[in-house]
Amino acid sequence: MIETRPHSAHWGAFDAVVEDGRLIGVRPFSRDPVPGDLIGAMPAVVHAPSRIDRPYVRKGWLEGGRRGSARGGDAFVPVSWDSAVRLVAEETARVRAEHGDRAILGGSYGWSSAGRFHHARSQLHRFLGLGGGFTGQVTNYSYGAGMTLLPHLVGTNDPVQGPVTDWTSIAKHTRLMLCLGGLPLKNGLVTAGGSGAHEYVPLMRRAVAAGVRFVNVSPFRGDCDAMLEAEWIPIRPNTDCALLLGMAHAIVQAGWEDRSFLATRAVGWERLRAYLLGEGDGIAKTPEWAAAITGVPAETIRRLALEAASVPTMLTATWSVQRAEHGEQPWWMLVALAAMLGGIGRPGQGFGFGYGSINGMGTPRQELPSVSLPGTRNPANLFIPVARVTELLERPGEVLQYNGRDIVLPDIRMIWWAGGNPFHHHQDLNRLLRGWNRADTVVVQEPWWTAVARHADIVLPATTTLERNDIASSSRDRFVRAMHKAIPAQGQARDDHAMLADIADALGFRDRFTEQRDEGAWLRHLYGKWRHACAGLGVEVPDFDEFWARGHIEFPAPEGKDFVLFEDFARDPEANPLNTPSGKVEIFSETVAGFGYAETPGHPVWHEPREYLGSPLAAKFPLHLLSYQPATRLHGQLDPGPVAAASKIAGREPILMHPDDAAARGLAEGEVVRIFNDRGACLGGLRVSEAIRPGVVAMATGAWFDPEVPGSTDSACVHGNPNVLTQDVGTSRLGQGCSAQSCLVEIERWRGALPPVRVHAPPAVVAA
Ligand SMILES: Nc1nc2c(c(=O)[nH]1)N[C@H]1C(S)=C(S)[C@@H](COP(=O)(O)OP(=O)(O)OC[C@H]3O[C@@H](n4cnc5c(=O)[nH]c(N)nc54)[C@H](O)[C@@H]3O)O[C@H]1N2
Ligand SMILES: Nc1nc2c(c(=O)[nH]1)N[C@H]1C(S)=C(S)[C@@H](COP(=O)(O)OP(=O)(O)OC[C@H]3O[C@@H](n4cnc5c(=O)[nH]c(N)nc54)[C@H](O)[C@@H]3O)O[C@H]1N2
Ligand SMILES: [Mo]
Repeated sequence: MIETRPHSAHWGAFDAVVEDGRLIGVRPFSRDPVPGDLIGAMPAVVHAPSRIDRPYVRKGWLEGGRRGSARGGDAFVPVSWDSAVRLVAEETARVRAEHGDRAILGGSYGWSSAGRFHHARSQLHRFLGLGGGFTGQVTNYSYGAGMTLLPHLVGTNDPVQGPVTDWTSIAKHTRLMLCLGGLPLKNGLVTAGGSGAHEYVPLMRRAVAAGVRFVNVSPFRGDCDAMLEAEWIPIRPNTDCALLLGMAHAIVQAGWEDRSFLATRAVGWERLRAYLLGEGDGIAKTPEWAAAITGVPAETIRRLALEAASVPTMLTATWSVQRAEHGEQPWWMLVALAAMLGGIGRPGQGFGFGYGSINGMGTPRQELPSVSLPGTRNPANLFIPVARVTELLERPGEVLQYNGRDIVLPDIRMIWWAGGNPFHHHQDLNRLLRGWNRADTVVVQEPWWTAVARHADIVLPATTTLERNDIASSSRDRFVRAMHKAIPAQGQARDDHAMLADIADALGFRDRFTEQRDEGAWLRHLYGKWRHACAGLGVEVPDFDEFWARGHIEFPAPEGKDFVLFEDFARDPEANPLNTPSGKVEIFSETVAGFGYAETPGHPVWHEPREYLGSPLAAKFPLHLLSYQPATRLHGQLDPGPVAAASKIAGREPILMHPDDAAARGLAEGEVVRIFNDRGACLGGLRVSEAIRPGVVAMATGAWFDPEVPGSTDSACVHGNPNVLTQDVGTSRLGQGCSAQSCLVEIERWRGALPPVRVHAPPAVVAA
């Protein structure tokens, strides 16, 4: 019998089509105007051979191998749930007793799945917090540098987390939209918590029809879809700050900066002006100066600057622009330029980050809370900036500087991950693995044999969302969606909550963890709390049973008034000051300057990255590798499915290269190539395209890490995971964000037999 059930994922809402306990298809949610194709991958992925069928323990760990073990090469031994739970509980208790709570790394960064109750990372945080505490993680890979910086500049993270100025306001008022990194449509396919509707495409079309001119400043033409009719300005990667400085210089030369805004609503303009004019360092940041760095002609820079100063302009940058060495600087300079243009807080003007980075940015929506699992205190009270995980593992006892704080790094003995994949998200994977091997024990909860599960000691098989009931809800979406359980748990997989409840039981705190609720009671409880919060804001929502039966709640887009970021501040800065020390936009931040970091002197500055096309290393590795978000999956999720498979070349992740660079190396479309630098190597399938700037190559993240020699810490990835190549260095001591986009490589034809991709099949398993 065929049945359908309402459900949702980060990549879209759908009705699950089920026959005899198997997911056989999906139907897009009827209210989604542009559902995208990722949901179609789900049946194959949910039933993939790479699902983990039962609990396992690494053979070497069972034999006593702890700190210093080589992980990733051993076979796994199947164990019962009872013994897995006992082993994890005993090891947790031992590590806490012998090394303290901070010896457990439980930050567990990662997107997990949609569904707010069974959110794996939140469940693990609750469990570890109630159990005594853990070393946690702050910020994120997405915009970690930016979210540390923006509160210093404008007192809030709204410009990156939203709400940002609505697309409807842009359509009505903006004439020029300058987009660093473009507005890639592929990234709008997803929203954390579940995408009910993908409304950005029709909203962008409205802006085009209304006559907004789009400018795509990016190494990749494809960052603006043809429908945007954008002018493409191919820029050298990681040089956006220099471009913006050159524009600012041109505006000052013309005397077109908005002096009234700068005097009444910003502080520090005089300092930036002096820097622009070269008063301190003797270098005027002219368009000619910027042209030499960016590869963008000086006339183009001057033309753009004067246009921006003459018409209502919206400035935006993708999040990736700050995932680079000194990634704080282009964002800081973009805020400063917006202040010079004077449009901050005016309809269709000002700035916002990520209009093309995720679904829902700029989609008109009523501001309401989202359904969520309550957090708990972390009694260990220690948090590391997330992208510094390898340093944490490498340097116990040493100090890490971050945003004015000195953090003493603990000695991590136990690593516990649920809902994230550091062998997807982290940079320089060989180095990560060397640090990872310093732990005594690694516990991983995963539905699939991803690289993080393969590098664990104790592997606990988790259900997918299809195997449980939940609620999808996101602060960037107008829909709250019921997620009905559609199929039984596969193999011996269990929900993260259920397995953690059993481990809590063995450790004596089950009731504090579950609060004596089962799944159904939790869903009613979380929904009830959320309904109450909505009522407090004057918004009535149906009771749980009605919601569950109907499958979704829609909040209509607000009629009439568009949201404009910083509107109240711009209108009356005395009455509505920003939450900064001055109450104004801080072009110069005394706070940041006071940290004393030479690389972040207090106003935006151009710094040469160690790795970019202008650095000495480019003589050895002449190609700048961008590793962007995949159109065919969400990070590593859905990689075993047909959408990702269809895009690969001989089973390898595609890499884009300009025809001139291909010709110089004698390479042709469709060939398998070896991409390498001093940190590592991976294979890829060559796509030759004029849409990418010469000297730049681009490869999506997310092909599952598949080392040719599992367990080795200097093996090539045969599948095409760019993170064997990327450098692991903080953006600066201010943001300590991820610098994945600062990476130089060389590329050659792969010669010899093609090693098989084995990572989509389970690893070796042996009896005890
Ligand atoms: N080179 C390079 N690297 C990057 C980036 C880049 O631009 N370039 N981008 C970075 C960014 S912005 C991000 S956000 C990160 C993303 O990095 P991650 O969020 O770590 O990547 P995902 O593959 O989404 O990992 C989620 C994992 O959770 C698992 N999972 C899903 N549902 C469940 C569940 O219910 N229970 C459990 N236990 N597990 C579940 C999935 O199988 C998957 O392995 O990558 C970063 N890495
Ligand atoms: N389909 C899909 N969508 C996703 C995700 C996914 O995995 N799949 N991941 C989601 C997540 S977690 C996040 S954080 C967001 C990330 O959103 P973004 O960070 O915006 O996404 P990216 O694709 O990494 O980068 C966008 C573009 O920026 C350009 N770019 C890179 N470096 C530079 C530079 O130095 N200068 C300029 N001017 N341009 C540059 C690249 O050409 C790239 O295509 O995407 C989200 N959306
Ligand atoms: Mo992200």
